[in-house]
Amino acid sequence: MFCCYLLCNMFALLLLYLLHAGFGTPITSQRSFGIDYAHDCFLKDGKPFRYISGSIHYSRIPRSYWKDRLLKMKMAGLDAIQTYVPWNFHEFEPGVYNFSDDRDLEYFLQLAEEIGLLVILRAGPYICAEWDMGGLPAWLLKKESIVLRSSDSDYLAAVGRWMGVLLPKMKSHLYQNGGPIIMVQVENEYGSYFACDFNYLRYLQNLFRQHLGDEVVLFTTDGASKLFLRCGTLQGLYSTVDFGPGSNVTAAFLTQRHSEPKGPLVNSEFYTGWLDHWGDHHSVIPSSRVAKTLSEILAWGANVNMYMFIGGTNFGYWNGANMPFMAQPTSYDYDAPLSEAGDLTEKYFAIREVIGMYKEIPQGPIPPTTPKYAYGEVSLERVGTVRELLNDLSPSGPIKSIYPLTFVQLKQYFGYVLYRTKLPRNCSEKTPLSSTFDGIHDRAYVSVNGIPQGVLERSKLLTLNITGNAGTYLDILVENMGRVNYGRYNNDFKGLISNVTLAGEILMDWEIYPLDIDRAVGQGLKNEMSGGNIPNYEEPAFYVGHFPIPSGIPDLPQDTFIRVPGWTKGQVWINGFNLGRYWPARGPQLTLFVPSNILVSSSPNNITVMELESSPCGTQKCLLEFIDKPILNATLYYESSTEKLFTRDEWLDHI
Ligand code: 6DJ
Repeated sequence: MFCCYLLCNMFALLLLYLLHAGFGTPITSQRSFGIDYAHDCFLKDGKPFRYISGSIHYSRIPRSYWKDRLLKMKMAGLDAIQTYVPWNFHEFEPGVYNFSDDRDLEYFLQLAEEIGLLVILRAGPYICAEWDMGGLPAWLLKKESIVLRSSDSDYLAAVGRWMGVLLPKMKSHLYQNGGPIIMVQVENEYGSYFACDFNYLRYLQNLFRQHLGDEVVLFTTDGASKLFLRCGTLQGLYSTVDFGPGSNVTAAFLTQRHSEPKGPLVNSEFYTGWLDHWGDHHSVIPSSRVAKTLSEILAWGANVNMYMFIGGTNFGYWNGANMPFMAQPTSYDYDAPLSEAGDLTEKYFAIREVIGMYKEIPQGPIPPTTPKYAYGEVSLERVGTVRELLNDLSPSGPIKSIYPLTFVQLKQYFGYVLYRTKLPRNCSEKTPLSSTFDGIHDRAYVSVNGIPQGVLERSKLLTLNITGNAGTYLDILVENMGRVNYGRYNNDFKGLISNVTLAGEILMDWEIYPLDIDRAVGQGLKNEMSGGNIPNYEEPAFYVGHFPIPSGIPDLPQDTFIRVPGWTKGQVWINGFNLGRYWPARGPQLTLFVPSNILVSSSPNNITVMELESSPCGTQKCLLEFIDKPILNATLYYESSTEKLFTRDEWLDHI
């Protein structure tokens, strides 16, 4: 294969010579990008071309850091970057689009171009990517029976409208039109989806062609197995494969050859690391393994995209989940060559060295790792429980319904909803409160008249014993922990998605409070602590603190990391920016990345925490700490006698 690449080069030189010598049509300055099937390579401006690329998701990096990360990628020797377009990041409600600030995809493309990086665009509509619902907007689920990623007419209509907005914006950024985009991916690993609907793939192909024209290279990506390629590929879409370090490179590319007997070899996702789940250990892939397989791929003359080159952060509520239900944490560090915070790692240099064996690396300084600052401890004060702040959190009041409604039925797609009803009977003895049909999606914090009763959790804890008097309020605060992003359970409804029973009797007459927490936090929560009562620190509640950026120290504010000592599970905002979820009780992530762009020097910074289970404030210090290093791997337990590593859950079972 290496020979193919060389052969291809020689062929192009010959072609150039012939053209110069007056044979054939004259060379024009027109930009072109295509596939040379005869010589098994790409052709850029008529010359053989092989790309070395890296994945970066603009949706996971603050806009102010795009340039820094792209420059670091360029200086690693990359020719191209690959990015996904998450549909749900841009179309919040049908027909309501956002392409500004951190969502300004065209600005991102422009930066890549200015830095001299080509772009491989993965336009969806589905992207997987450990992103909420694999990038599909939750509002698609308004039609409950919708078959996502198929020829379902409502699904296709929504895809058609979205692509009618996105793709025309992309057209002027195509390489042949003067922009950086050389290739556009259609769908994502469609061959691993149960539907196997070729009419759907054909519909997408036509749609992409209609908006982007006939010239652009459209392609698909699937796992390197014949099984996946069967349903993932379509005549007219160039099929590529994905595989990670340690794979049999020859076998993987032979699998691609099964679909594409001729044309360039492409690994569209070569894994530099791997994803994490709450409660599981932090994935780490040694640099030496990555470097070894990368070198093998490049020796084949193949094209490669490293997934991820920088993972970034699932800010807010953007993380996805896998089945059996396991949500992904806030950090998408991925053990990538650039860390979540954009730091140069030893893996970065190992990869750069391998690339340097195959092509010239740009000369000049690599942008340095951005400095981090330990702002220290910040005291917090409780400002009220969710119950006490309910008017502020849910200003339009409750929706009444005999049976519980899902998030989609409430038109609230993310975050938290409070379900309230009255206990129909006295529960002076412990009485089982149960979710029938595993209907807690995903975690519920239960209290009776403000007295915490415990937690219910999807597929794990479906019954809880409660006590309370007839007629008192039963509050079930339900957290959407992120929608399933991979596989057939993508249509992931949230909230109480089936009835709840008390001693076997279905509970009815609910008052359901959609909670607009982000707005309320952004406007500043008013202190609603009811005087007199002894505060309860086990009930879902908000805590607020302030911290200044020290003066007299140059270059502040700088990035930092929040540690949450003694806190259990919740969500954090700084100056109204939703940083994401923390859950040190499960790990592996113990700190949250705080990019400096959300901090201000002119006034104290507001930090707001929503603690769902138990805060340290009653018994220990009520504080958070800003430190200068991340801790992402805190669930590994090492037993020296057996030299074995355990996850937290395995460890608890083991001891
Ligand atoms: O295309 C997928 C990526 O977006 C491929 N992949 C990555 C990202 O999600 S897990 C990590 C995965 N595919 C699922 C395969 C499961 C074995």
